Amino acid sequence: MELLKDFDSQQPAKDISINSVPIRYKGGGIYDPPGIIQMKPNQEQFWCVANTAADTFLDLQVQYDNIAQPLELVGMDGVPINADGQLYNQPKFVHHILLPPAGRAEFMIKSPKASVKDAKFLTLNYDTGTQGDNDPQRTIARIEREVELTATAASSFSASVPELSIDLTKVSGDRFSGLNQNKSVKERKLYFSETDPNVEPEQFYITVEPNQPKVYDPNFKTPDITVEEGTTEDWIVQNRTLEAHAFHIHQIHFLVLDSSDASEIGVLRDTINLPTWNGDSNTPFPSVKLQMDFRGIQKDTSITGTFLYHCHILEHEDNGMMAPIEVKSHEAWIEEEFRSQNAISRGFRPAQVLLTLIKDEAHLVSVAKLKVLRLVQSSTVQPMLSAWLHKLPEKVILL
Ligand SMILES: [Cu+2]
Repeated sequence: MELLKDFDSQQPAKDISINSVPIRYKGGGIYDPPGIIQMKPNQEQFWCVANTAADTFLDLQVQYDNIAQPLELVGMDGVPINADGQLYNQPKFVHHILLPPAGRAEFMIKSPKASVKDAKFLTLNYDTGTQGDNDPQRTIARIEREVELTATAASSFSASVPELSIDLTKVSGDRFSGLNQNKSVKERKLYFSETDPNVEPEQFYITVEPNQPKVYDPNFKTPDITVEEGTTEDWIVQNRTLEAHAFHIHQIHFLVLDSSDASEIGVLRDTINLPTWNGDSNTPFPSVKLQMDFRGIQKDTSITGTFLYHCHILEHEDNGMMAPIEVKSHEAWIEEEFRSQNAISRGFRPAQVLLTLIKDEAHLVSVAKLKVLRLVQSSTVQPMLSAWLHKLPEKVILL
């Protein structure tokens, strides 16, 4: 009972700050006076907001006299909205932006009119679940109108903003173009889980099916996931715990294919919120479906190598919720597939194996550099490969 009496529902689990100005909780629903953001009358400002808090979810909003203002969202996680070319140059209007730890948002916001008495930038309360932190609503900064400018000064200010002299449609979509039309080669299921918080040490896991949950081992020998460079994969990430998580992956971005929050669908991200599960076995686990882009940043660059994906709540990541992934080159991938399928000992002719792996001519040529490659000129192979065979390096032996 005493615990209940002392419990302060407005007490945040962690204090936050904006540009080093702290927003400290003083008790009784009172915070230190927040910082001030100044805006000129009739001005539109471009804000870049990064959630660099270790564990805190932010749900950003701008309110003028308690009315949520439209935010013209132009980028998430460092990537322009619609950069996959689907609706290029179309911003998205939202009234709040849920930003997990490590998330970044870029948006335009209009200054308050003279009649507005109370203008503020705030984070809304975010329910992280029964085992999650308390992330209550709090004002991050007050917004103040700067001294009214004269008409002449106002027009000289707007004239000082340079016009872009390049046609943005010509540079669109380089990195992510065609992603939404690309067919993924594989679907994987990953899930967040954790041990009973009342039993020490509490452990946190991110697991790819059908593996068993385990904490991250920094001395790992084998990556949990191996993928082929140049492909995309669909990952379904589930939350099987009673608190929210923030799925994050290094090196690449993903396209959100499905989410319970419709505003997230179609957006390129590298960090995404997984809402809490309510613990009811009749309720499906919250999940998102993501198209993971392993195609490389541009045609001539490579993302081969080993890196990590994890929950970006640092308390979780540091207690195990992290795992390695390796992106293999075409050649290394084919070689591993060739060996792992143990083709020859199982009586397969190598060409039968390769037929399932080679996607196009360029792929065949790169694969052909492998010493392990032996192509069988059979009737099944010929129709597909005959046009390409003359391009193969001489050292490839045709049996
Ligand atoms: Cu987490």
